[in-house]
Amino acid sequence: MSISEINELIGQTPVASEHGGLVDHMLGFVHWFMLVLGVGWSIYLCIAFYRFRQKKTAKADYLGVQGHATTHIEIGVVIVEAILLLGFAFPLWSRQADEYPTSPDTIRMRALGEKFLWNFQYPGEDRLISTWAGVNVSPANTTGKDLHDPNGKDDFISLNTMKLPVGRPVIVDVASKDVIHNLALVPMRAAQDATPGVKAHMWFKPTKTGTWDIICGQLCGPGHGQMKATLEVLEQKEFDDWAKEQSAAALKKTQESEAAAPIAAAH
Ligand SMILES: [Cu+2]
Repeated sequence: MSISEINELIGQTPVASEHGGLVDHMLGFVHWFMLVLGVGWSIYLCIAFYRFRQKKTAKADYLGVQGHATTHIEIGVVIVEAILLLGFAFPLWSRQADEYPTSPDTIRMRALGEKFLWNFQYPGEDRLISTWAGVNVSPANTTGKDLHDPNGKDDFISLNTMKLPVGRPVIVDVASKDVIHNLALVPMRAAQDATPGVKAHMWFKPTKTGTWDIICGQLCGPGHGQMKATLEVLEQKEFDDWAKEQSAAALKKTQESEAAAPIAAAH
């Protein structure tokens, strides 16, 4: 039995991203450690119940604990926790935070949270995504993209469905229109808060095709429980075909509205 098998045993969603194996390895240690602590504390509790049960001839002990066993156990726990944090968590986090993918096949997209759904904006065929600002948001421009940004002409939006190709790195800009949400992609072992006014990013590389639920990882209001989206990891060709189609449709729509704009302005 490997270290991380305990994760599946307790019902954790199987991993589907490249770096996720390292996260699971660390979680495996944490779960074993918690198991040992849980059993240890339970035994201690039983001993305490027995030793300090109510007796007719109860007598106070003015000296208390004499041995050093508890001190040694406490120090042991601190050491194990330090190893988990310094040896596993920090290096993993710094690797993920410092080494963003730069390969040309990287997908750069945006997840814009709002009460209570996710707008997934894709860069389209030019692979460049438009900038956005909360002040641009209007009924006609629900994602607040900068309409003068030429990179945004072929950007397309997928509501509540995040499609990605397998085997290609993806950088997601995570933003919010209103309150704090959190894009939690459990099988990718990736999550990022969507905080109003903050430009946050995360990246991962899916290694398996499949469909999973996306949950909002922050209590964001009365509709939080319904703020469920879908993550679909597709074969590369399937994704490319879909993206190409969506991008062409978005570009056509932009061109049409640009052609119509001068007429609208004349009225
Ligand atoms: Cu939310």
